[in-house]
Order: sequence, then structure tokens, then C-alpha cells
Amino acid sequence: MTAPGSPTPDRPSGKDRSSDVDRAGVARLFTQGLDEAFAALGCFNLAVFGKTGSGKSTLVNAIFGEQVAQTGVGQPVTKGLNYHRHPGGFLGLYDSEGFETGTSGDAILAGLRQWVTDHRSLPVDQQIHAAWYLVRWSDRRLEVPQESFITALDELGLPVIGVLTQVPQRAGEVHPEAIEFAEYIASRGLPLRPDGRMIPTNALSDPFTGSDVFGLDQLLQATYQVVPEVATAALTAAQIVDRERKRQAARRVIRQSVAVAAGVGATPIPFSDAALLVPTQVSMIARITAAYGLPAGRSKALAAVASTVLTGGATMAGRYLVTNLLKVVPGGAVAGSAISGTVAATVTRAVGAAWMSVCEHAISLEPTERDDFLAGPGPRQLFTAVLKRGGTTDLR
Ligand SMILES: Nc1nc2c(ncn2[C@@H]2O[C@H](COP(=O)(O)OP(=O)(O)OP(=O)(O)O)[C@@H](O)[C@H]2O)c(=O)[nH]1
Ligand SMILES: [Mg+2]
Repeated sequence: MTAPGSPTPDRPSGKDRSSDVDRAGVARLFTQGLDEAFAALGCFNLAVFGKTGSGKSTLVNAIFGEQVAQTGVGQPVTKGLNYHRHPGGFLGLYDSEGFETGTSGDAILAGLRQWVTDHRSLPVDQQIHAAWYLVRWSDRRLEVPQESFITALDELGLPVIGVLTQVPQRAGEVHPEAIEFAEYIASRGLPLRPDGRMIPTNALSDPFTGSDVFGLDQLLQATYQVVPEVATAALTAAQIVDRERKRQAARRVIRQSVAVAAGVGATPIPFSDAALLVPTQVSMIARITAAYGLPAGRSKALAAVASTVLTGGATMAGRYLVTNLLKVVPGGAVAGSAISGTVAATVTRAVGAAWMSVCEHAISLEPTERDDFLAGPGPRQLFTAVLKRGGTTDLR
């Protein structure tokens, strides 16, 4: 007869159960951390104007990815102005989809004026931070209502960036007539930021003419120049053109978390309490994920990946960090029975760098490939591979 309270064969072993709990716990912490990280990013709000067919949707897709356009026609804000919000919440787009800002410009402006007045007293992150005004180069003329529209936007206090769209370029040479047109517009003395000129762009390559994509980075950097500090982190998460800015944001997160971990480890942590470091690391990888602007709509998959790599199937996330990660940390194999500040910092830096490489790879993929990658063994393999190299990364 079995003694009361003794384990029965069909009961899951304590080891398995605690592993499940740890994994679920880390996944929950990660999801919560991701929500907080997205909330902390705030929102970059951009207004995009230009005649129908000037290339607004195409340009927005090229700079921010397909996700915003996929949300379809946005929510009407005023006559002629719709609002789309990126699923991650860090990008708000106002556009005049399907409206002629030339002929219906007055109606759009009246609505916009009202909107700007109503929002003036709200926090900066709820205001419009920049406006792009698009002109298709092949129109070869800028009409008076278009000039008035640009001036009116400026008078409303919106920094306006002029974009010449669908400009052909071959072997690095921009179509001379587009340059001529840009020069003409520059001569009009319009309040275009930063220097009174339009930025020539082509957002789609055209195999027939051999025209390449160009000008997107210039447009993005001009946008950074006019955007208030409070919206910069959200712009960095939202855009897909400048990877280096995402890396810098992620490295900042790692530096901060390493400092926190070093503080935790300053009083040496016994092996068994190494889990004390886990919240710092989970919140770090959640913030890195947000800095890269990985889609919040995939947070379940990301949480599963995060919990897998941080628990590694071990019974205790903390013990895993000590017993497995320290093996790959230079000098970490393993002196004494406690984690010092230095070791805590090294491990945290390695985890951050390894997670960065997972995010970096994920954003380089097309959305469907990305979903497959996140659902498969790839993230764990990549994470482990970087960790084995010591997770070194340049954190400047
Ligand atoms: N080659 C090339 N074609 C472009 C470019 N931008 C837009 N197009 C094409 O021009 C057409 C109109 O572009 P859209 O981006 O839909 O224009 P839109 O301003 O959003 O138009 P509305 O939504 O009607 O206001 C599409 O067929 C695009 O494929 C570009 O930079 N290069
Ligand atoms: Mg459109």
C-alpha cells in the first residue's frame, strides 16, 4: 500500500512541473515587460499629404513596412483626413488618402486646423510631429493650391518635409528633369524643412527603366531632424530603413540592464538565488524587442521564444543561467558558490547581445518568413550560438 502523500506514478514529476511553471512565469513576465516597453516608447505621429497617386501609401510602406497600410482605410478624423495606427502602437499615421490636396485642400485644411487646435493642449506624444508633402516629379508643376497648402501646414506649426516621388534614377544618376523641377521648387522659398528643398525619392524599383530605390534614408534623417525628442524612440522602432538606430537603442537598453544586474550581484548572490537576475533580463529582452519594433501582434510567439531561451528547459531559470551560461562566460567556469557583480553583468550582457541577434535576424525577414522563424527552432539556435561565442557585442 502506498503511504499517504507519497508520489503516485501518474503524477507529473516535480521537476517537470517546476519547469513548466518557470517557463510560463518567464513568458508572463516577458509579455508584461513588452507591454510596458511599448507603452514607454510612446507614439510617433506623422501626417502624409499629396495628390492621389503621388505615392503616399507606397512611401509609407517603404519606410515603415506593410503593416500600417494593411490596416486598410483608417478611422476618419475630419473631412479628408484618416488615421491609421500601427499594431504596435508606436506609429500613428494621418493621411489624405484619395483626396486631392490641390482642389479639396481647403476642406482638408479646415478640418486639420480644428484638429490641431483641439490637440494643442494635449501631451506632445498625441500631437502630429511631422508632415510629409509629396509631389510626383512627373507632374512637373507645383500648383498654387499646393504651395498654399504647404504654407498653411507650416503656419499650423507642423514641420513640413517636401518629397519628390517616383523619381527615376539610373546608375546613381537622378533624372536631370527631376533635378530641374526640384530646383524650381527650391526657388519658390517654401517653408520646407530642413533647407527649403524637396527630397528626391524612388520608393519602388522599376526593372523596366532600371530605376533603383533611393532617397528613403535622406527622408528618414530629415524626419529625425524635425521630430521632438519624445517621439524619437517610437520613430526608431517604427521605421525599417535605418537598422543602426535600432541597434543603438538596443545597446542602450543592454547597458542600463547590465548596470542594474551588476548592482544586484554586488552583494554576491548564492547560486540558488540566481533567479534574482531573471526579472532584469526578461525586462531587458522585452525592451530590446520593442526597440527593434518587432510586431506586438506576435508577442505570444516572442514570449514563447523568450521563455525557452531563458529557461532552456532547466528546472530553474536562475540555475540555468548559472550552470549553463557561466560555462560560456570567459572566466566564469565557475569559482566559488556565488555570483558576483562582474559575473552578473557579464551574463546579462551576453543574454542581451544574443537576444539582439534574434531580433536583428527577425526584422531582416519578410513578415511571413518572420512568423515561421519565430515559431521554429531558429531563435533558440541563434541565441545559443551567440551565447556560446560569449555574446560579445560592441555596446558603445
Ligand atoms: N516606380 C515607382 N512607382 C511608384 C512609386 N510610388 C508609387 N508608385 C506607383 O504609383 C501608384 C500610386 O501610388 P500610391 O502609393 O497608391 O499613391 P497614393 O498617394 O497612396 O494614392 P491615393 O491613396 O489614391 O491617395 C501605384 O501604382 C504605385 O505602385 C515609386 O516611388 N516608384
Ligand atoms: Mg494611398
